[in-house]
Amino acid sequence: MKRVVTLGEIMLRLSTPGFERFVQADSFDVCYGGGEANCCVSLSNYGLETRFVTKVPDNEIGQSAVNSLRRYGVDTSFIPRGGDRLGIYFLESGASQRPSKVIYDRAHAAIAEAKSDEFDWDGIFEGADWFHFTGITPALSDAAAELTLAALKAAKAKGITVSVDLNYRKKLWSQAKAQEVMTKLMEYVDVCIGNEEDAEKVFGIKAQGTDIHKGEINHVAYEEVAKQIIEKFNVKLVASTLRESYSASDNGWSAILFDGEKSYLSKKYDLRIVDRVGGGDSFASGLIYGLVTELPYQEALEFAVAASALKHTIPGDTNHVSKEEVLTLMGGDGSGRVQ
Ligand code: KDG
Repeated sequence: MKRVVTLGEIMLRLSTPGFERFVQADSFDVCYGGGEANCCVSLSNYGLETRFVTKVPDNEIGQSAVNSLRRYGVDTSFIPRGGDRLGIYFLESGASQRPSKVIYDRAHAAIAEAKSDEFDWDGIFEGADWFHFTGITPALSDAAAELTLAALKAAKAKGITVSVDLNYRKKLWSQAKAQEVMTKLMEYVDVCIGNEEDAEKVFGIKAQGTDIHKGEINHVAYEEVAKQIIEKFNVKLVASTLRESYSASDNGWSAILFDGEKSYLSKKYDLRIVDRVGGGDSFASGLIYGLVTELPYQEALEFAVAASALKHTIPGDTNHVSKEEVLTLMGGDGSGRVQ
């Protein structure tokens, strides 16, 4: 069975019930999430072996975060304990004209201050076929950027395929810092996932004559972005979701994969959004699933976008769908599909 390793932060998510505003809520709903942890849960649900690498505080909150992964069969045996705290993020879900809000309380989290020599890289990558990280992890701190680099070197020394989801987070770092750090890390990357906004913010790459702030990007323009990413960083594949925003809660959702010569465009789904958090991670993990199990590119992309469409119907950061459910949507009666 294929094994995927990811490295990153897992956080406690405290979200207001339903669509309540922060200022009116008297309680929070609890779950755990984080870009790379979310990917492990999805991939475990599809039947792959997954291993999540992070550091959590040696207390019940740290253990609870670890338990949230174990219940889906994610291997957590390479997670050191220690440091000050688990990161928290607060979420107020938007609807219609009102956008969602996120407030971070994650400075000095255990993983943000972890050092490379606390990890058994040889053991971590033993038997692994794929390593995935996101731009969130190196954004946490200089130490976390060093840690990411150490992981990439160890993965590449074992010949493991590496994917990144650029996931630019403006609350964590500046564009200049992101560009400096991510450019170095791209040397180790084979598959780059990131939308046009990520590409512009992280690499300064954009399609000619487009303005992402006006939402003008389409798949033709994205191909131009993907070509530039491939030329600049010599990666094998570039992929992105394509979102048509009708409102905060209704979207057209499809995706594109570019292999340097040919573009693959997925079907489009019409989403009514229950919870969009983790939608990108479910796309990334769906794509990793397709690629690591050697599906043809078009099928891998269709699997990824269908998995991600399903995630938008599920509250929480993680995707709780089986491989069979994704396949049913891909090949089913077309419900939810607009073309
Ligand atoms: O991609 C989903 C993540 O954004 C979410 O799980 C929280 O990791 C997170 C972050 O840093 O925003």
